Amino acid sequence: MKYKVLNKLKANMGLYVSGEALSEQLGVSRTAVWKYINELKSQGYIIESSSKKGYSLSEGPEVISAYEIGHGLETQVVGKDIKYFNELDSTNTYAKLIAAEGCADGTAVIAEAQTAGKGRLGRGWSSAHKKGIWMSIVLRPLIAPEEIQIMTLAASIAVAKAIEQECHVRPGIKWPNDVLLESKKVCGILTEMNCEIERINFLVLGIGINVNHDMEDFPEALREIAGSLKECCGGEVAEPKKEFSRKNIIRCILAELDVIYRRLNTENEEAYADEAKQIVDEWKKYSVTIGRRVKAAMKGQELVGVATDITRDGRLIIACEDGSIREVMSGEVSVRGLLGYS
Ligand code: BT5
Repeated sequence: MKYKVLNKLKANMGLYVSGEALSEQLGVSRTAVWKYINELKSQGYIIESSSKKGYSLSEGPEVISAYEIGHGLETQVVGKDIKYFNELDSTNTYAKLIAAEGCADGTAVIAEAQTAGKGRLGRGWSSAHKKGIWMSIVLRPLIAPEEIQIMTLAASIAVAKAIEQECHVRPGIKWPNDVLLESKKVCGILTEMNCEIERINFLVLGIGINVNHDMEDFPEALREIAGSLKECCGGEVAEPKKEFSRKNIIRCILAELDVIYRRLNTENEEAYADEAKQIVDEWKKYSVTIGRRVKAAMKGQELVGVATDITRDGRLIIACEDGSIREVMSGEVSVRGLLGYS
């Protein structure tokens, strides 16, 4: 009912709608209307109240909520259930918890801020309040645990496409899943898995995107490598930079992932192989790793060479300086010229 009140106000944006009209049209008491209005205000909607004229919704800062994201979202699996929080320690930690308790396939967990956001390999992730997208998606794919990398590549493609759609720029993807703009990292993806030997119980795709950060919103130590969509493509320095809609970007990612996930989630091996190939081919179009000089850490050994390709299950192929050809499944790969490797 609260959202029915909201929709009436949205349909009359900037105009007053009387409490009496709302109460009559929605069949609830005026006290109930007043209660819903207060709840909406506490969610961040800017609503003017006048004892004579009623209530008026103004264009204010974008409000993100499970309702705003999920309303009209036509996905079949991904984002059908959205858990939204003002603050969490880490959306991945929470998503793993509810996944273990049996939450629905495709459940998305979104927080406005993270107090202990996680990167890969025990590193941290800076997650300023309401500046970015801090989201984790629980998936229960039919693929084998060793094929998990394909889901990570799929997630980075979904993010890249969403950025293209919302910001009209083409980002690059650094293997396996950093999304870059102007050589700055605007998105990182942390994939965590709970599995048995032959099957995945669940997978959590953690997606962090810096959207409306000004440089001061990043800790000083990150300012050389991190960028936000606003900083990288919000316009000229002299002008107030454009902010981007986190809601639109989230919806776009959920929609993209939904399509890819449903196609991948098949027991038909040929169909799976075909879909995986399409993901790899699409990923390569965004790659800023292939053809570049790279340095990779693998089992305590450093590999230096040129990244030549990725395999059909997403491993990076490196032609090493010592003449060997190696495949890297996970870990850290630095690309010369990017993020501090010169
Ligand atoms: C990643 O790790 O890039 C994966 C980041 C995943 C974050 C999401 S947010 C939602 C979900 N919930 C979580 O708790 N995590 C996921 P990695 O490749 O290890 O990069 C981490 C490194 O990137 C750090 O050591 C910093 O150097 C740098 N970094 C930290 N915060 C950053 C930010 N906001 N933007 C760009 N770089 C950052």
